[in-house]
Amino acid sequence: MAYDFNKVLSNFQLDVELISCERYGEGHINETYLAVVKEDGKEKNYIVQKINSNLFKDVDKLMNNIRLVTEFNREKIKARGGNPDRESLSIVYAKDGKPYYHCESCDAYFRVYKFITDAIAYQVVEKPEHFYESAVAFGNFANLLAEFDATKLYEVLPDFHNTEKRFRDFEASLKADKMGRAASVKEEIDFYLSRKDYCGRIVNLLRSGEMPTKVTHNDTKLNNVMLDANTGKNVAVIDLDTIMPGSICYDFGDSIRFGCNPAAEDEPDLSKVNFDINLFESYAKGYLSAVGKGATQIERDNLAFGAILMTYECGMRFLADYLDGDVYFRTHREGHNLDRTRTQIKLVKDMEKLLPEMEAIIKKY
Ligand code: ADP
Ligand code: GN1
Ligand code: MG
Repeated sequence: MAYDFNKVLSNFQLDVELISCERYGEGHINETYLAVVKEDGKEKNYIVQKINSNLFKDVDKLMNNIRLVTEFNREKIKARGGNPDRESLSIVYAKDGKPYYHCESCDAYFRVYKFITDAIAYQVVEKPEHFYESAVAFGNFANLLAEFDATKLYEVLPDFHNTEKRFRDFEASLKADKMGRAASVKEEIDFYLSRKDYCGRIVNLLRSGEMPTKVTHNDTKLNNVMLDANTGKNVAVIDLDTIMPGSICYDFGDSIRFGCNPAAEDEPDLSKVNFDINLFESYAKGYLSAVGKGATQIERDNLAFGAILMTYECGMRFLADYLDGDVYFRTHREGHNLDRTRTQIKLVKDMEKLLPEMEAIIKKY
């Protein structure tokens, strides 16, 4: 569906003439468009996004989170002599001062970001250096936000990484066994039940205050980092929809879960799926070189475990969804969620064997 982008842009604090506005990028959550405009006689780009308001029910609160975090980051970047328009996502405000515009006639929510120039968001790890650079970007992001008061943020998707809650949801799916699938996946179910003690470790440290609650990104995949088109160096972290209070071990762990497996997340041939400790080392080195005082000792002590936990949790979510009849994660074939579950189980088993080495790598950097 095409929107009247002339009208949309006229509601933002921009003095531009629209040349074109086409779908852009490969995000799965929002509808992203590249607006090419004429501004001060020159051609310039902006990112326009139609926000997914089915998933994000309270757009006002969602955008307030992004406003708080980007304004905080922009000030920090300026203070250290950087270029905030390139190193941070930057909001273009609507004429009424809000960080978004609601089109009444089409009932859609739009936001506009400054375009991060000469940079690329890669979909897959083409070179190990890309993965390393994404680690530097996320480490730097955690460093910038270490002093940000996480309680100011609205919990966009409550209990997102509350693994104890995820376990209870899994048990409920198992009990209901809506599709009658449980009997055929007993081995996978037992895998998750037998590791129940993983679930409480981080949430309890957060609850007791032993581990600080920080701002977390919650979608720390490679395609949410912009890398310089010429040098390959990291430029900025984008896609801030799921910033919420949590543990930095979640963000670190989720990057590892996704990026240290040379095969796809849904690869049916498990012989291709394995945890690559060299990629882990590369990520750990990049992350720890940038995070600085953004990671305290107790957080550092739990980074390697965070990778196991995120992989365990994600696989358990895939399996629960399989038992529920594939209602949450988009599936493209029979047993798709089960294939995803099995890759995550394989990765957890690999990591369990390598945990001492992983911990030694964290200590080394
Ligand atoms: P989704 O939540 O749907 O994943 P993203 O916010 O990640 O959406 O944006 C999708 C894609 O659009 C990104 O992968 C990137 O290629 C591009 N993009 C998003 N924001 C910017 C920006 N400020 N500058 C340049 N490109 C951007
Ligand atoms: C979902 O939409 P995407 O691919 O960025 C999920 C993540 C999972 C991931 C697994 C909001 O992320 O938590 O790790 O799938 N996001 C949400 O592929 O549930
Ligand atoms: Mg994205």
